[in-house]
Amino acid sequence: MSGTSSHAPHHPPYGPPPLTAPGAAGTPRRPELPPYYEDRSPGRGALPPRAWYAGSDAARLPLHGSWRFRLSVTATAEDDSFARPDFDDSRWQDLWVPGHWVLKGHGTPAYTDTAYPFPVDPPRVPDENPTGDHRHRFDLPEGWGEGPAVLHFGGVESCARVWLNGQELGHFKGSRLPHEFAVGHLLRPRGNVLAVRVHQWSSGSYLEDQDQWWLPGIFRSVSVHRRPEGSVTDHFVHAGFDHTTGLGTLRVDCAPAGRVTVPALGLDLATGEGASVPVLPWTAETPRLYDAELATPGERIPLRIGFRTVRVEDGLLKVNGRRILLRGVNRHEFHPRDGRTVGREVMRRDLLLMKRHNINAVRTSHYPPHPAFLDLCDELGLWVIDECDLETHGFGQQDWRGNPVDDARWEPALLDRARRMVERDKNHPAIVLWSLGNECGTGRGLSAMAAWIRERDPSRPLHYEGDRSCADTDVYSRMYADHAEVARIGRRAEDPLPDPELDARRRRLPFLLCEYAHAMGNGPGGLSEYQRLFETYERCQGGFVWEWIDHGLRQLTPDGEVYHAYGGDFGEELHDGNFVCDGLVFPDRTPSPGLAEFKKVVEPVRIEGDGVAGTVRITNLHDFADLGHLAFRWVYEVAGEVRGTGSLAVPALAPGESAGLRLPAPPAAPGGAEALWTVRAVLAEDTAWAGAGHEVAWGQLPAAARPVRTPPAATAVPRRGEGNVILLGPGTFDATTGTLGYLDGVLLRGPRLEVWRAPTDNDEAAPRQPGRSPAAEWRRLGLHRMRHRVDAVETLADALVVRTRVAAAGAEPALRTVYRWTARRELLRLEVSVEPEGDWPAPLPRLGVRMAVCGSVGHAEWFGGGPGEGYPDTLAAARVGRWSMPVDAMQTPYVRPQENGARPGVRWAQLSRTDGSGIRIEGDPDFYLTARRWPVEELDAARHTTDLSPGELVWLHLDHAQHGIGSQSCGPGVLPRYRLEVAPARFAFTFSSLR
Ligand code: IPT
Repeated sequence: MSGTSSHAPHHPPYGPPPLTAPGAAGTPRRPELPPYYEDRSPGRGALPPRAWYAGSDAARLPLHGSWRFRLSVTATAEDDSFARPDFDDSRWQDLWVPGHWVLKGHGTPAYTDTAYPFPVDPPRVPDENPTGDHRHRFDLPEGWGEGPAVLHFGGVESCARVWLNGQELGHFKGSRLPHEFAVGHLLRPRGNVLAVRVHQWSSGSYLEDQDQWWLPGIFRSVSVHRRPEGSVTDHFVHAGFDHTTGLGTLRVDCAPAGRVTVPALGLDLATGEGASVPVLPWTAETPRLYDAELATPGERIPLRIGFRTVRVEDGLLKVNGRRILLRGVNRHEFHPRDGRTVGREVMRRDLLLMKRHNINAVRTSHYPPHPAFLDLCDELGLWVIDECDLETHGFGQQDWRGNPVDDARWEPALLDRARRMVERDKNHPAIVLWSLGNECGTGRGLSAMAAWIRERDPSRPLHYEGDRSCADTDVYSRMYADHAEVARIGRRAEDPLPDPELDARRRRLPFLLCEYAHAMGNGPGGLSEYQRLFETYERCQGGFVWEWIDHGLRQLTPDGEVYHAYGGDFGEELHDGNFVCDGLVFPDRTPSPGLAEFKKVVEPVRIEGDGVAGTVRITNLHDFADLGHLAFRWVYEVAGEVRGTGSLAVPALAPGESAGLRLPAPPAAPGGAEALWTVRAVLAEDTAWAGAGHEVAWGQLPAAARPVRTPPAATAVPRRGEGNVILLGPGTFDATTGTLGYLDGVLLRGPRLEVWRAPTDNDEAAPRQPGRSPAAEWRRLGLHRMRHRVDAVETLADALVVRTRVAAAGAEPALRTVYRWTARRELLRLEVSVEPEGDWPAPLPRLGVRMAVCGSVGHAEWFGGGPGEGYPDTLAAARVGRWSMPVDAMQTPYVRPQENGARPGVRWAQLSRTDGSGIRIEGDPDFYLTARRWPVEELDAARHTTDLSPGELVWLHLDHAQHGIGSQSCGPGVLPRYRLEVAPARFAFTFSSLR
């Protein structure tokens, strides 16, 4: 099957396992012989790995269901007599398999990012080693027959020892990799007893230090597969595509030999025999699969063949002769209740959501996923980097001393992992790169893995990020490089490596960001600027946002309210807090604003132009597909009201092509209002991942110059009212403080300057970048406790002027803030001017006013950016329009509460009661609108969503500016142009009441 012996069986047929030890007493510790869970070996007794396939005419028996279970606090608390078939497990508990016992009420999950949650003393593990003993009794189905069979484990964390009917089969490590045992000679028609001992900690744990929850258990399926005489031992589908001739090449290697038929291509071949025929190639955009069948004397298995060729040539990563652009995400397997036990429906939902958000690539961070996920990637079309189950990040904390990947004694374990991944997954067209693992430093073990993979599958380039020299890889990959560095790399002008030869080699390699745009909490910011780099420099072939989903575990408060737990919520002595919640979708898989932003930024069609001149330019940014699958529609709006719609004839542009088109004549005159074209590209027909009409891309073009805002001329005169108040037009002010108290009878808590926002995870920038946290600096400056001193309340002929100085205790710098109020009939206008005083060493979080209105004013409507939130560097997806929703729906439920919900570019907003009464606010210039039922201080203090409860007021922030978001929770900070530097500012709002 490898290049040298393509027809030889990869391993001997399914005979009895090499182990014959019967279930015996527990292994006493002998210093010279470590117990199996602490030796460095990958295990003993398992069969060599082979290709996974979902379908076969050979019977399979899934063993999921309710098993018997006993948890011990150490590995040796109980002997192994439980493996005997007649053992009495009536006092044990029931446990659903597959699953993680810590999510089923036995023990607790724990989260660490890079730190090992036990002393670093490889390969030893602590005495406290939760150990789950499992027993399952099963019968074979009618007609199963006799003969060879294998027992298949899809994934067990982290080490398992297995017995069937009292016979020990062996033990294994490698949590997210399959392991099989020959069991045909042990099976009986009825009353089989499978016994599995699972240890949470093993030597394997040192190789599985991924940033995620530690979740022990048999978390993927367990099944028994019949392996009739002459059934497929292993098979390897080699299906390439020659883009110069349009021919697909096919050869299926198989042991034992058999035949392959591909009806749609009229092929009927012997295994090992090659053929070359015209085909439609497989790409992520056009995932053409050919149904085929592989038949050996003992088995028939359906194949789905995708023809494509992956190459690194001319310094680029090419598929079928073309450079591809990766619009990717890192995907962990995660479900808020079930952890890494993820069902096929959830996998499909993830992929549909990805495809619908223009995502075309997945890095399976940081281990091979359930194989069904890869089947779905083949089917729906995604480029996949399949990553080995390997990370030794914790050694980084000790300068990589003792790192297993640079220690020959660990090599068998590393090679075993590489083999189990490649052998299981080698037949997926979706997989275009193999990845050696994540964050392991460097070492000869990685080189050995690379050498083995190259030999076994020369058709796919290799990826690994952790070795800057790229000595073992075919692509230059980095994580979290900032924009400037990516641009240098794009020009092939990066800082040189010390070794000139390696440097020259690396400089010729294509570049990708295997992680960027850390999607923790609000953000990530700066996506558009990355995308521009990917489109400017052909070497920069895109990247993978970190990451797809927040790993928040679903919990209930004592009152039954749902929230999502993160590190520390289970009393872990060592943890990394909410660093585990950094996805584009929330734990329950609802999209976060970051996903909407990503969809817009990576859209495969660009729609731009000059709406005033009536022209639009459409550019096809697909790598393979022409625009024939899309329909284009336009909408013409005046002041946010639809005045005309229609479709636009766009030629079926080839990838990379662009065309200028004329828009129709505007259906209505702007008449002094804002007029806007919106052009949308939608699916013309149903696809496997979305229905006809699904929006893929859009652009908005102003149809006329924005009308200039003229402030209402001040006509009202301020006067004293009864009590300590000043009346001005519809406003009633406190005469001492100058604060607005009523607007036409609507009770308010007057607008006043606000610079604080509840720091986002990116503002906090912890834990990876101590000393670079803007939030820490803001707190040091006291921006969360600013005091307002009123220096003067002046009534002028046509204005009320309130002069204040805003500053924090213990600090010298201040913001001199003047509020100038004027009125004309029912309109009340506020002009705010801000003059900084003293030295301001940091940008401001926000600059605007905050006010409160009665909580009955619970519905918002606005004309401006929406429907979701947007900040200066995250507003590509904000579309100008008229939006309407309850204040409650304006909140973004980040797992750890933080600043959220601002709507950018707001021209005007109305907040109303159910009867339509309320207030209206017009901005001059546009503003950011935020409305919520708790004040910023409560948002700041909350740790979980359920810490927030609605008060009696709706708090409004009308912001002139916001500091950008960036992605500093694990990446670059806010780009200079999005920093909110302290500088003199002026802005205005006009308030009126709604009746
Ligand atoms: C990088 C890890 O590869 C990833 O697993 C995750 O931990 C991410 O960071 C942060 O969420 S590692 C890194 C930036 C040193």
